[in-house]
Amino acid sequence: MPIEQTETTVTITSPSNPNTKVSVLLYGASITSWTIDSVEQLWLSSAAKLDGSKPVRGGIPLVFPVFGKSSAEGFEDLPQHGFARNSTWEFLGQTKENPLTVQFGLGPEAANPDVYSKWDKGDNDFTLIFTVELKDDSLKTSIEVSNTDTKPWKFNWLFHTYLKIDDIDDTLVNNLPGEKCYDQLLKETYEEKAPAVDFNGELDRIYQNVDTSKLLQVIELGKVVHNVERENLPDVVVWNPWDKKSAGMADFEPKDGWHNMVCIEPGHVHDFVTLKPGESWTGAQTIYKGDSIKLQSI
Ligand code: TA6
Repeated sequence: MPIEQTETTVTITSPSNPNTKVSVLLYGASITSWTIDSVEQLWLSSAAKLDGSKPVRGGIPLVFPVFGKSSAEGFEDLPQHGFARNSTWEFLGQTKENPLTVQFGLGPEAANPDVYSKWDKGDNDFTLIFTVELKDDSLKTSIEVSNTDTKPWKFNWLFHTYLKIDDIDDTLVNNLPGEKCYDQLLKETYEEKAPAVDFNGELDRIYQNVDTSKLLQVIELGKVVHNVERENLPDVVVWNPWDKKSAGMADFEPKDGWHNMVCIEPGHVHDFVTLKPGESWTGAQTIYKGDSIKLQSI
């Protein structure tokens, strides 16, 4: 069965491999699992709430209309990361057989009212169409944001992807040397000087305006474990909470799970995208296997 739907979840299965699947929770349209031939590619907390009581800890939560918190006018009261991840989306069905592709939609009528009401005056008309495309060795997630209003409004978008790894101590992220980043821990902006990003503690960095020709690779012990390609998503957040931050998150389990995850989060977060009435914006990430290290110069 290429598509199985329950009240809460849609699971799609590759027509060519019954053990290559993606599960999407309608709450947040959050991907909670992506397996390639039975091997899980995403990290999901064992304490992740899947009952709609709070955004999913792990998988691929969707961040809209704000990344983090913002003091910008019309955004100051929005909770962290906005309402896309804590609203129940509608399953719109299959759009393609091969590669198997499905879509989910969200509009103001289904948006979490407690959060949506805090975006500007709580009356922005919008449509989000989230597309999930599954191939045998890749997963593409795309978003189309449309302004269906009679007034302009602005937003951030980010795929908050938790990638599964064996051990953060052995993990590097390449192709970021020379890129400008805002360090959320140091609260300062600097140019990345390291030949590859490594992890020796909590790390929370927003790499800004990274050309989309730059392929982000997660490398473990010299072997590429994940490749992340971006379309129209200029920014990349790299995050690992390490021990103390993980200990402080009730839904982060097991407590040493930070060893086995790294967030590579493509988005447009360095500033807001403004849409005029009738305009649409699209962005996408493709995560795929493939083991050759591609070092791209500055
Ligand atoms: O993407 C990194 C980040 O902004 C971190 O600062 C951390 O807060 C993380 O998101 C998780 O946020 P959440 O609201 O899901 O706990």
